[in-house]
Amino acid sequence: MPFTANRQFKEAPRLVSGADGMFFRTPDGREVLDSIAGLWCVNAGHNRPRIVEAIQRQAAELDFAPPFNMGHPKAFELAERLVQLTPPGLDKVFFANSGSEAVESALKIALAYHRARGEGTRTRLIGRERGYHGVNFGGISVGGMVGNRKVFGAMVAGVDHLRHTHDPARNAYSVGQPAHGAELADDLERLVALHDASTIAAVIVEPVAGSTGVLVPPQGYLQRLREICDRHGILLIFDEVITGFGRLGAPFAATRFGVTPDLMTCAKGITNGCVPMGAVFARDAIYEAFMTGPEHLIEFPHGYTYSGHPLACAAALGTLDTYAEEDLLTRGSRLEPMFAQAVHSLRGLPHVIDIRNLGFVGGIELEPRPGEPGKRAFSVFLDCWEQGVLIRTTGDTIALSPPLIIEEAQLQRVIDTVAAAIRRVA
Ligand code: PXG
Ligand code: PLP
Repeated sequence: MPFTANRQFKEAPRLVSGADGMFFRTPDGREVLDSIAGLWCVNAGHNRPRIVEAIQRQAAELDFAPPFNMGHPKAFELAERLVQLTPPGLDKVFFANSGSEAVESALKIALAYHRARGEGTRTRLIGRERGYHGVNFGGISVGGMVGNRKVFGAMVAGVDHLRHTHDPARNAYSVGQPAHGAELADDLERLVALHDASTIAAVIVEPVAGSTGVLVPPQGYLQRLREICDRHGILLIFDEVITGFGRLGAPFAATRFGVTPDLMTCAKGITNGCVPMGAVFARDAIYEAFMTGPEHLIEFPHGYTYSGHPLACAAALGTLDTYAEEDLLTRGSRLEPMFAQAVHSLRGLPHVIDIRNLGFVGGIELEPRPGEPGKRAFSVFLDCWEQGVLIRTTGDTIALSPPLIIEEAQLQRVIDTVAAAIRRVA
């Protein structure tokens, strides 16, 4: 099973067999309040009619279209719709089927772009400690989660990492972006001094790190990273698999922070989690750099059997309609003060050592039990599940990222349930 303690799970399986709105249903008929949008993806809530109907109609109309040397109208319609949401300049789209594939695609675009421009020495990829970029070889190589890396050998060569930005000594209990740490972006200058800019293709970061426990960028950090990349001709890749599609109260984190990357990945919320899909957005100039050489040759030798799958495109179009009709991509900004107050109300409970928030993402960090990292938070997860609330834990951090349709009373129920669980498992 994916990222699951198999033996523990099979002893006491947790199954869901239905879902609607803010709730999952279990096979034995319990309703479970979903405080993590499935897995950070069901941003409009479950079983939304427009999306369901779009998928049903599409399955009957065009089940599959070969993506190599062929196309179908909805892939182009979707691309047009998506780039209306991206920051100006990010106007080209490449479709994949997951966040992991979007990341591999972005890294390959970065390498091939430099080569196409005659700067083929730029082969080095820079990630960041505590980063998560999916589970394929490129993604784990630039990623910075030791547990996801250490058992897989040397991975992709020529990768280095920036320091992470987590600094509880200075920033604990920050509401929104922490005040301290913009200077951590200067770590890129250190790597430039070490490797030389002429060897570096791209830097990839999550604007807000999700999987490693909700790490919000210090004020000014992303702006500084952008400046340093510009100074040295290094591409900046934002991995917006979690932060895309309204999670931070704006269509993308790039929008919210006013920092435009050169490449941007997304997945999850692009189809409301209903059909697998990922995408990479690229600046026009990156696309144009490939449009050289003989016209009968493939400019970018990359693609998946299911790139731009008709069902995924239909689901994504239905999703974008739903987001637009209900103003969901900005709802998080209007409700951020309420959300922030709710998660920060957990301060002072036993073993809570930090609380972080931005948009509709909250992280509650617990002190690990001595010698048993992750176990305290997982006990809280199990307790909440018994009480009918689904949360997510990563290490000893509880992550909350509810569907963007959540009502205040539902959020309060999540907070009360988490609080009671933290007390019980103390
Ligand atoms: N990049 C980022 C920033 C992600 O958050 C991926 C890439 C990979 O996407 P796929 O679709 O290949 O899973 C992700 C996925 C968690 C959790 O508990 C987070 C993710 C996936 C599963 C669990 O935090 N993020
Ligand atoms: N392995 C084999 C033998 C294949 O033929 C293909 C695709 O044709 C793949 C892997 C890649 O599969 P996908 O395009 O679904 O990523």
